[in-house]
Amino acid sequence: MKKYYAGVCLLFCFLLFFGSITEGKNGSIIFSSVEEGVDGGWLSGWQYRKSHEIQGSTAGAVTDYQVMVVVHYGDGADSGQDVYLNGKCRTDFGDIRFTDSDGVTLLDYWMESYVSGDYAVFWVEVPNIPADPDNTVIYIYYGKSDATTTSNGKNTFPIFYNFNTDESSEWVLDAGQWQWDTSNGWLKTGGVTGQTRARVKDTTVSTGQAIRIRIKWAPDNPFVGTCFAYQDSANFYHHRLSTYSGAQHSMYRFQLGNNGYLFSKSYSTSTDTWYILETRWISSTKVLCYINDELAKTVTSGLVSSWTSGGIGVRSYHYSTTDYGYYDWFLVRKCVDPEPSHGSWGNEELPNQPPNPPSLNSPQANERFDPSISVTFTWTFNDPDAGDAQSAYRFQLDDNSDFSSPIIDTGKVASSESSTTQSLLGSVGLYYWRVKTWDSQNAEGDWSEARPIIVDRIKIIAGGVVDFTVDIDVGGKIWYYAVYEYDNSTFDDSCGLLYLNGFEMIWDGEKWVYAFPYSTEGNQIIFHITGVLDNQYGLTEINNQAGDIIINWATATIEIKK
Ligand SMILES: [Ca+2]
Ligand SMILES: [Ca+2]
Ligand SMILES: [Ca+2]
Ligand SMILES: [Ca+2]
Repeated sequence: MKKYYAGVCLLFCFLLFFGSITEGKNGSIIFSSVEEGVDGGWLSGWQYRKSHEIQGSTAGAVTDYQVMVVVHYGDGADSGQDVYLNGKCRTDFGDIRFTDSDGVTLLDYWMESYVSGDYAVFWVEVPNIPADPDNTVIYIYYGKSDATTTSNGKNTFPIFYNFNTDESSEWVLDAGQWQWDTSNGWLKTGGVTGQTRARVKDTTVSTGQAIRIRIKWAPDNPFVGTCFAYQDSANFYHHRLSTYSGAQHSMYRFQLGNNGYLFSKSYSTSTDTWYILETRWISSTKVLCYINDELAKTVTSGLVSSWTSGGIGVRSYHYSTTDYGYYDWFLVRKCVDPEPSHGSWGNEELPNQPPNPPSLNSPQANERFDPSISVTFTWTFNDPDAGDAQSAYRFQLDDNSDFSSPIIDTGKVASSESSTTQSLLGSVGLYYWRVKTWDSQNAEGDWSEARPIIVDRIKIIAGGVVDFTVDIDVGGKIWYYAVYEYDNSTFDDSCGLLYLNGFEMIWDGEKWVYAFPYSTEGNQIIFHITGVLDNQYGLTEINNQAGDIIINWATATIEIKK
């Protein structure tokens, strides 16, 4: 009854946790385990990763925000946007991946540039960055020799063109001439004097975004840059570079009747050299102008306060029909001020290893127990990962050493306990038990060894009276013979004691005996095995096949015949 109750309780608990059971062989109940998180929060196939905190901006929470990460092939101290992979990634950075804080959700990214075996510049689209002082965590994965890059600018940015394909239908040419040079992956402008201006068709960009372009010019000194906050052909901003003496870097405002420089400064530029020009349109009163990721100018005056959104594109200005501007790529990304910042980098992590088979502690191999009693089975969780812990276990008991038809199968039990208490079977015999465990990442280990356990009891196989001729003053002798039922080995005084009617019996070298005293005529005493002391296994249950012995006292009557 007790066993039944325990079973029902277990069943109920499992239904709560896992919701399904199936009927196993031999009528045993097998609890089905649930597969979950098979990779344990690790990107399958990758050897290494590091975590990285992205600190929120005081400007507020942002979503789908592009963050620059500079990945170095060699050694160094991780800091800010720079991470060093100690030669453990591909030299072409094709195995770099980024994931969300769960370690498995891949994030869109674009590899802006790389120098083989040296470094690569990545933009990672982070889904959610909370406001300061909170942060979010991303992972960078590396170390997969057969991986190729999944860099994708279209997926990473709201607007992205690398000019590797002819997407001119998505643009509109306002003035001048252009050439979609897909063989070189360039948009080429010019070939006529004056301005060439082209915009992304039917597209407006608002403040809070940045326009980033990679440009060069040749052979002389046209102005080459962006066109943004475009209201109409006479009202827009133009952020540009040139080799034009004294005004290599400038921002120009076109406004009907009120055109002119918002700033103009010297910058050492060269023809036929690539530059990255970034225009951070923070607000209608603030524009940050960068060259090669260095802040060159913060523009706060001369801006038109009503311009908070507008068309975007490219603009170049040419003094010669042989001067051209070149755009390698053109993108728009989100941009708040201040930007979310780079927090700490975690140490290099290795993928989680599943637990080793647990080592079994108690009971010891071939320990014997009374039938139907509760036994606590204990083990030690072992895991190759330092500090890892057990999250679940499964225990089986079977009379088959191959566990082909378990009698007890707990199924997967969510527990950090390294023990389980189970009721043994009612029948004498040899059984086996084993345990497997899951670690904190839910990785499943292999089964432990199969350890034998014996259900046994003391079997009284014969009994009787030693002497049928009894002196009146001496009494008589009762004898019994006992074995361990499991293997029929003799239970003698080296094993313990037998008790008859509460009294110790004595081992005479062949059997257990008890000398009973004389009693008065007409008495009857029933002799009964009342207990056992098993020093070897601690068994207490007796299977008395010999039965009780009843002694009757009577007087021998002597008649003298004449
Ligand atoms: Ca995306
Ligand atoms: Ca290109
Ligand atoms: Ca582990
Ligand atoms: Ca079985």
